[in-house]
Amino acid sequence: MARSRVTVLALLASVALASAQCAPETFTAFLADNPEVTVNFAQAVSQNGSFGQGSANIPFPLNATQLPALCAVGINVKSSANSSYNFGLFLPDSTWNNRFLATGNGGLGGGINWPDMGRFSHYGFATMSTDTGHLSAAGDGSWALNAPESVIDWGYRAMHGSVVLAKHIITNYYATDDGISYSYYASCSTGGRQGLREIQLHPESFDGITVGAPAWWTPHLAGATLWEGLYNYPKSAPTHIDPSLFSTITAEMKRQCDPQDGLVDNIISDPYGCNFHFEALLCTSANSTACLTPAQLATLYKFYSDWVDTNQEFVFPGISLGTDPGFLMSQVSTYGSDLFTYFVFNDTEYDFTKFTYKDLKIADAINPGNASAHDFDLSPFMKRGGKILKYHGAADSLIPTGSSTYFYKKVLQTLHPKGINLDDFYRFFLIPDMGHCSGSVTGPWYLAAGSQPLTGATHSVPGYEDAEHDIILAMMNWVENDEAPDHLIATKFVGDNAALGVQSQRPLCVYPKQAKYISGDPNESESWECKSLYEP
Ligand SMILES: *[C@@H]1O[C@H](CO)[C@@H](O)[C@H](O)[C@H]1NC(C)=O
Ligand SMILES: *[C@@H]1O[C@H](CO)[C@@H](O)[C@H](O)[C@H]1NC(C)=O
Ligand SMILES: *[C@@H]1O[C@H](CO)[C@@H](O)[C@H](O)[C@H]1NC(C)=O
Ligand SMILES: *[C@@H]1O[C@H](CO)[C@@H](O)[C@H](O)[C@H]1NC(C)=O
Ligand SMILES: *[C@@H]1O[C@H](CO)[C@@H](O)[C@H](O)[C@H]1NC(C)=O
Ligand SMILES: *[C@@H]1O[C@H](CO)[C@@H](O)[C@H](O)[C@H]1NC(C)=O
Ligand SMILES: *[C@@H]1O[C@H](CO)[C@@H](O)[C@H](O)[C@H]1NC(C)=O
Ligand SMILES: [Ca+2]
Repeated sequence: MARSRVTVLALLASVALASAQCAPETFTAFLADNPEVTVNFAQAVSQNGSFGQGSANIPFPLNATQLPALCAVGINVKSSANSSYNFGLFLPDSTWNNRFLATGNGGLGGGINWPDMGRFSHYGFATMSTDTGHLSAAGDGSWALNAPESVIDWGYRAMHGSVVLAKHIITNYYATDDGISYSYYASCSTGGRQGLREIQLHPESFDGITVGAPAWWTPHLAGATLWEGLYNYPKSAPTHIDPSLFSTITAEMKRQCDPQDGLVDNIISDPYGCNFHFEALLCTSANSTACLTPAQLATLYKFYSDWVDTNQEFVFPGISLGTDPGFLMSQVSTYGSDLFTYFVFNDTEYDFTKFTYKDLKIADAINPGNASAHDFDLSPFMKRGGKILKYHGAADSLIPTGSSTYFYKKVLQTLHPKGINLDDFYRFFLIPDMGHCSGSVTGPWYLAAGSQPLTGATHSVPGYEDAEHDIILAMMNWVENDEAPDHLIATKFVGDNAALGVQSQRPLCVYPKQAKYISGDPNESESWECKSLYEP
């Protein structure tokens, strides 16, 4: 890996100077041929400055801070007779690396992701994020009621339009002969869906994408989120599991599954390889506290099993063993119900407690905003040389880990018969014990990916700014040097604070390989090896 580290740093050192002024007139002039486009603002930010929209930007109220000197730009685009979207740009002054990187959003929310743009601007990228055409919190879909044009903006139109215009603006602003040398994407969750949808519809947009925990199967994810909330509803039912029991459940899963992966380290490295005896949680006549009745156990089974419906059709995976069931079990989440209320049935009186599989079929047929990224033929992106790095926390309580595995297998089933080797352009990494997009109490999880802010760091992996530890540098190294990562190394900082030093590191393996403990200190990545569980 030493060689690639040097190469990537050399690439980052090649910078271009901005020749244009950071003022609205500059950008108005670049966009004179686009009557549907308005420049909202262009504002110079000095070295170590901050930029954002404060609490007005509902999903991203925190400003980007400690920025390199750059030009912050806001653009509005009319997308139909009665809809529009905004996007923002950070254009580094003297540190531009000749490259473009776009990032995405979360849930059903709308707002410009200045914080992730800020983190990525530190590498030298000119960065972009769109508000997807509305302003709302991640769990709020009420904006979609009778607003089909806004739903299309959210589904794919705002991302694509913003990518095309951002490239046009960047090329003119820096006025280099060569233009943009490489275009990238990095984001998680809905941001993962947006990246996949963009390369499905417009393979030319990006040379490489890094996507985490993608919310790719829009109707099924929402349907499953709603359905799972109903498993544990209402509170008065004998099948209901009270939140006070969640920690007992996850502790029992950890007790049984942690050693089954070969090392007792408080981490379930292979939730799908665990043979879990649910009945260990049953109450006995001698012990009726911190335990489950048979009726409650039946509920628990549902959460940790796939949803399979009429004619054995696979609908959506359950959460993986060891995952905290709290998010899905303690509520009927609006992440699920809002899609049906506002996007599908357009009926504020929709009674989500009556939800059935039939409703999901209706949602499938409508496919609101054409948002669902379920086109498994990624060969056009492969053929233009595009690369995909994908990761998913193995303990994701919001978007079940198995949904990423399912997507990977569907792409494999689509492309393998065409003679395409997925490893040549699409590599997938499971991150043991990581939750949704970031975070783990014990396991190494940090990769400097989208939606992974780290206390004490502006960007990258302090002390390990290389293509083995930093997934953004890994993506660049694969695209630009044709060096494919055969593993990544995730880092856990003490207290998740870079200033407190590294607690542990561990390799993440290209799926379906898994990291297996060999010998030595398990907190050191050298003590592990990527192994295939089924190849000789
Ligand atoms: C940069 O800004 C932060 C506040 O965001 C401040 O704490 C820090 O001292 C500043 N660093 C320098 C070198 O000016
Ligand atoms: C966030 O950035 C905006 C624009 O630069 C500025 O007006 C505002 O004061 C900042 N807010 C905070 C809390 O720093
Ligand atoms: C736009 O106009 C169409 C047709 O009149 C209408 O159905 C829709 O509610 C309007 N608004 C949006 C955001 O789509
Ligand atoms: C609800 O409105 C959307 C457009 O916003 C439309 O696509 C959908 O078919 C409508 N649903 C029903 C059940 O009519
Ligand atoms: C009762 O069962 C629970 C769940 O197995 C266990 O955590 C707890 O320690 C048991 N209590 C006693 C008093 O045995
Ligand atoms: C929806 O996406 C498909 C490709 O998956 C495309 O063929 C179709 O034109 C899109 N429809 C709209 C309305 O954008
Ligand atoms: C690994 O790190 C954990 C957490 O800091 C610590 O408890 C454990 O003792 C370390 N293991 C070794 C072998 O140093
Ligand atoms: Ca273990």
